[in-house]
Amino acid sequence: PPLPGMLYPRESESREIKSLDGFWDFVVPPSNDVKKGHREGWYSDSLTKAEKVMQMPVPSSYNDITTSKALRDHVGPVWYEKTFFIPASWQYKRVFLRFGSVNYLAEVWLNGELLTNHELGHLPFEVELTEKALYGQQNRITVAVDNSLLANSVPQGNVYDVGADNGTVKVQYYTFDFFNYAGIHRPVLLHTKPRVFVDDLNVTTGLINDVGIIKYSVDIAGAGEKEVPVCEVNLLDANNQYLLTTPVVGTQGTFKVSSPNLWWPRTMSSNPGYMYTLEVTVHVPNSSEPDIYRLPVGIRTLRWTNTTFLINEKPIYFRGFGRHEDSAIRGRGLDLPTVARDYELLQWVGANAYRTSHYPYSDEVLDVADRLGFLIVDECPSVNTENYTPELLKRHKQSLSELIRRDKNRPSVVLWSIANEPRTQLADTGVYFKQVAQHTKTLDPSRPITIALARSVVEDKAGQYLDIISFNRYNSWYQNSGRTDMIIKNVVNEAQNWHNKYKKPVLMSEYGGDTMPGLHELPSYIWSEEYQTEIMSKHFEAFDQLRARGFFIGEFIWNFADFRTAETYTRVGGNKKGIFTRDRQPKSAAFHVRRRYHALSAEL
Ligand code: GCB
Repeated sequence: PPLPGMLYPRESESREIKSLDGFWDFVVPPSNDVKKGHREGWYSDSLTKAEKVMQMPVPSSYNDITTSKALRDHVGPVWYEKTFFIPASWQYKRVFLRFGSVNYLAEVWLNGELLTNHELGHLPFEVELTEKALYGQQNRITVAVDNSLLANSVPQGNVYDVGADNGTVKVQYYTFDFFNYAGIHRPVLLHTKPRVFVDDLNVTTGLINDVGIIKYSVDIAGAGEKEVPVCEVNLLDANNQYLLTTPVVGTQGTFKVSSPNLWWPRTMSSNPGYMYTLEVTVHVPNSSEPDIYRLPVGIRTLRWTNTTFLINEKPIYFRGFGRHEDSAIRGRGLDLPTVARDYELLQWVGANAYRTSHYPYSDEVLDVADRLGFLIVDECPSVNTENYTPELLKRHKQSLSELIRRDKNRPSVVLWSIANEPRTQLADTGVYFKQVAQHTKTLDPSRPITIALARSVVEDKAGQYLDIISFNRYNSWYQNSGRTDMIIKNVVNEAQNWHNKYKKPVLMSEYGGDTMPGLHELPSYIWSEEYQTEIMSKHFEAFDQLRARGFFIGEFIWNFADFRTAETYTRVGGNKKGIFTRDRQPKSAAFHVRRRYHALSAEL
């Protein structure tokens, strides 16, 4: 069955929003009895009655807030609780509770009653409180958040019992290379909708000669069987001027905009990221209060061939990064200052694109990408899949359903990445990814799909299901360490081989090397700033050769900034492949990349 809508909560004449962000009460069950909270029913009354609580900020990961190693490395549920008032005036509205992201498993209670649960971090979920809320009174939300990753979670992991000095403890293992941060990672919002409301919107855009086409359809929820809601739609330009004097009536329709301001990626127009607004009003005459929802829309086309990727019929060359939602103390929690700084740096360095490695980023982050004209490779949370099970396939598809439901209307999203580095040499790869690819295509035929592949060209069994081939390769890092004199040949040959095998456009989705800021070595030596710059230089030479061959469409450095990983002896405080440090200051390579990315942008 199709999922209900998950439109981002936007205030309007008919919709109110109340933030529940801030300090929440927080309790960690003892590590030798992680199910204590569930057993004792901690949701049934105030947490303070069960345990001694501490204050935990929301949104944030909980891992790096305190000085406790046990909490940082905790495996299993933790408990959050917040009390708040719902105004009496809200009893005439429908009330919803929305979590932007809880990683990984969330159970939510209202006043002691289980409301919902959600699996998969990095994606929003919402539940209606209308019937259960206490109006004009205090209410209590309890959330249990479990970070355990198992054989069938996305991404996969294993939890083992390990004999420690004080007895047996649970330890989480995973092969992916970023810290398994947990907690309430994104805003928690209470918001209202009228009885009959705009549940979902689908927008696709096109261009015929000089006429922009916006096709839309509106899903309405809440109308009674005999009620006939009226839907009116109008379009506004970026100066908030209506394009039509009277709105169009109907839940489906097409706007034609002559001489439109197209949505262009950065540096391909003096006004990149141009957004119109689709204004939708629904009501049941003489019966329901009108609901008004406004969706930003960019008019652009996408088309791809065996060798190129075109936006508005112009070939695109991606110059960007793999990134992480990661910063000190907050971990994976939404942090607007970091978001703003990152976009400043992306513009400073001259990038036009990034991949949301290795999970969907927040709505707030993607809103800025839409407005600034960044190209987004939107990745679902499937990383390093090690074996393919029917149960995993189900969840993997579910993650794409939820991702596409959330991001389908964003002009910045131009490519779905349906996985990162799965074991595509395994015999059942084809069966599995054929289904994942078909599922994605059914949900959104308008965008191409890719996987960041990492097995060799010869053994890969997934490329045939993709529109664009992306490959991750660590020349002169994990292989031929120190040998920067082998990069050009290897990169050129590998890209050519991918193209020869699948006859699709090819991009390099990861390359780079760990770099300790301040470590200098001449001649270059691995981990020094000079070594990182040399890795970049050699890749740039390879990319220039490849671009002349006509099928190579982009380069993505791993990584934009240093980030936290699991604790291992190969990582010094985390992964240091950033061209910026974790506190977002440049390493030497950043200046080098900047010269190239700006030079590339001048060519367009
Ligand atoms: C990869 C992964 C990425 C890692 C990177 C590395 O191939 O996709 O998650 O962080 O390599 O630095 O090892």
